[in-house]
Amino acid sequence: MKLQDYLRFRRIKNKTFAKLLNISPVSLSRYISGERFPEKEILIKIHNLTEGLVSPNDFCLQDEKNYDFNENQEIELKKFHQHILSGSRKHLGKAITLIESSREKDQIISEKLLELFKGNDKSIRIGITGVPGVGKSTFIESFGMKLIRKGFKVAVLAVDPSSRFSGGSILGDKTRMEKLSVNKNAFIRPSPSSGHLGGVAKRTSESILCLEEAGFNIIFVETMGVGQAETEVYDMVDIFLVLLLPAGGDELQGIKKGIIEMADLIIVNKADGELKKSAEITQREYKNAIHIIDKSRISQDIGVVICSSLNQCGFDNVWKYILKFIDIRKKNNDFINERNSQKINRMWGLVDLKVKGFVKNISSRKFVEELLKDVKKNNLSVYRAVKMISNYIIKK
Ligand SMILES: Nc1nc2c(ncn2[C@@H]2O[C@H](COP(=O)(O)OP(=O)(O)OP(=O)(O)O)[C@@H](O)[C@H]2O)c(=O)[nH]1
Ligand SMILES: [Mg+2]
Repeated sequence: MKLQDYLRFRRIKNKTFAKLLNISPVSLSRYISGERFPEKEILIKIHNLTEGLVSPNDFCLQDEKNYDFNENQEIELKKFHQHILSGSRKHLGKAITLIESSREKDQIISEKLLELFKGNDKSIRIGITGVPGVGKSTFIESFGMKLIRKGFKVAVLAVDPSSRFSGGSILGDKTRMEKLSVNKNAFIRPSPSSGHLGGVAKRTSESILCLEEAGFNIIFVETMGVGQAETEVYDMVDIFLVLLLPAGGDELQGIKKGIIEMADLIIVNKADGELKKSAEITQREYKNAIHIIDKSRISQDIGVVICSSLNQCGFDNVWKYILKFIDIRKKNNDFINERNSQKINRMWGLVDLKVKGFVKNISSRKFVEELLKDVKKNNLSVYRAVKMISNYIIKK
């Protein structure tokens, strides 16, 4: 770690640290700026005082890529942030595009921007899953409009790893969310199109932060109940809703095993016309079956309600349940604890992505190629090779 970053991180004044080193503040600033290289004793002292976080290498090795922002760029970024705060859709869209971009420069800008965010715990993040065609988009359109009429600002994100192949669900979603898509208090963003490992979830979590900064207080995250994305979505929302069709058990509905256990609320959609009776039967069946599953996260039986997104019926029960769920979890601090642990998970996820990127980078280094040859020829054991590579990474 650079000495300057360490002092900032520990909130130590340059003057105080210079005193500990027994040098003048001017000398310390010269070491920090790289104008002068510290003597051996000073290097050792710094290493010890910082518990090894600032090592001699940190004074001679350059960061891999350093896109330091100049004063003008910092001002521009602050203006950009102000535009987001004041609700500019153009800037919000641009910020999410930066987050979704895989260009390194864009990622650095988006990280700097995200650092300016204050964040808040006033929003409600709602995950929605269910097999294709169950009516997720129709539900979000009708239920979302109801919430807008109550005075909320509603945003919709989609996590759909399969959209890479189908070309994205934007057309479908924008036409199915006709009213929401043109409402000034709503913002719809389809799935990011090219997901790399772990990337889709990272981007969606950060997009949520952008939407909240822009004042959206209800965030829907839609995903299909058939893939891997559900657990990722579950880990970024406050409440997880599973939509079901008015028909037999989960196997019949083609819903992935385990999804029902994740539900905070089960909603049987399409309870209208000829399907109404069968929706009520499905509701009863699930209510009975739910006893076998553990209690919900609010220590009660998991809620099972019916609704018709087409006729906009049954939404009061859904909203009441959501409010009750959030209220109980806020009162017993589970809400904030969960958000904090989601934040820490996101942090580790980012560390993981960075380390993976680093490992990928070094795999093409000459010395690693030589190592691989030796492992293949049995001149070097796999374990020794691992040790050599990890030592190299640690030193870097
Ligand atoms: N009868 C009835 N039809 C509905 C209801 N909700 C949705 N539908 C219909 O079901 C079909 C699928 O709805 P969508 O909202 O696109 O479903 P989805 O779950 O978002 O589908 P994917 O995005 O493809 O996973 C559409 O033709 C809707 O009109 C409902 O409450 N009642
Ligand atoms: Mg949909």
